[in-house]
Amino acid sequence: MRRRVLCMVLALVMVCLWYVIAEGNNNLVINPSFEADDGSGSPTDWKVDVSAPILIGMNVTDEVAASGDKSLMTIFKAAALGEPKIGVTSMQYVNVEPNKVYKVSFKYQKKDVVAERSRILMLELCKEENGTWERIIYTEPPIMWDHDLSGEWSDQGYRVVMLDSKVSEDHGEWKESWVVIKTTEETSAIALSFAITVWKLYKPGKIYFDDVVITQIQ
Ligand SMILES: [Ca+2]
Repeated sequence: MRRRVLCMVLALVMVCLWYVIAEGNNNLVINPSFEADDGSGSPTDWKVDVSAPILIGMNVTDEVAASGDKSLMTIFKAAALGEPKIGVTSMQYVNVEPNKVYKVSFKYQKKDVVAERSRILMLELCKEENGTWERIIYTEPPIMWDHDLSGEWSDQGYRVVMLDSKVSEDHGEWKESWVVIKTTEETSAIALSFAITVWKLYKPGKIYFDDVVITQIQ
C-alpha cells in the first residue's frame, strides 16, 4: 500500500515537473525574470540604453520580485521639470515566425513616481536584412488583436505600445498587462522594449518589471 502511494506521488511529481519545463520552454524571451545580470547591474540578453544617466537609470535589483529574487528597475533619480520628457530603454530581439499569433505579457510595479503620463512597453516587428534587424512598417492592417483593460495599449500603425496615463496611481503592487499581436508575412523577430518615457516628471520614483512572456498561441 505504502509503495503504491509512493508511486502515485512520484508520478504526480513527474507530471508537475514536465508541466514546469514545458511552460518554461514556451516562453521565447531570454532572461525573462531578470535573474541574470552582467555583474554591473545590466540584465544579460537585454540591451540597456540610457539617455540621461544623471536623471534616470535601469538595472537589475533585488528590492522586489514578482518571481525569483530579482526584477528590472527603472529609477528616476530627480524630478525633471525642465525636461518635457526623459527616457530609458531595455530591449531584446525575440525570434518569432511570420503569420503567427503571439501573446506578450509582463508584470510591473510602481513606487513613488509622479508624472503626467508614461510609456511602458513597445513592440516592433523586424526582418533580417544583411545580418541586421530592420523595423517593418506595416501600416495596414493593424497587428494588435486583443489586449487587457488595465493597460492602455494602442497600435500606432508601425508599432504597438502600452501607455500608462495613471503612472502616479496604484503604487506598491504588482500588476500584469498583456496584448495579443499577429506577425506579418515578413516578420522574423519582435523588438521587445521596456521603452520607458515619462512626460513631466514631478516626483522621482521607480518602476519595476518582471516575468516577461512571449508565447505563440496560434
Ligand atoms: Ca524575477
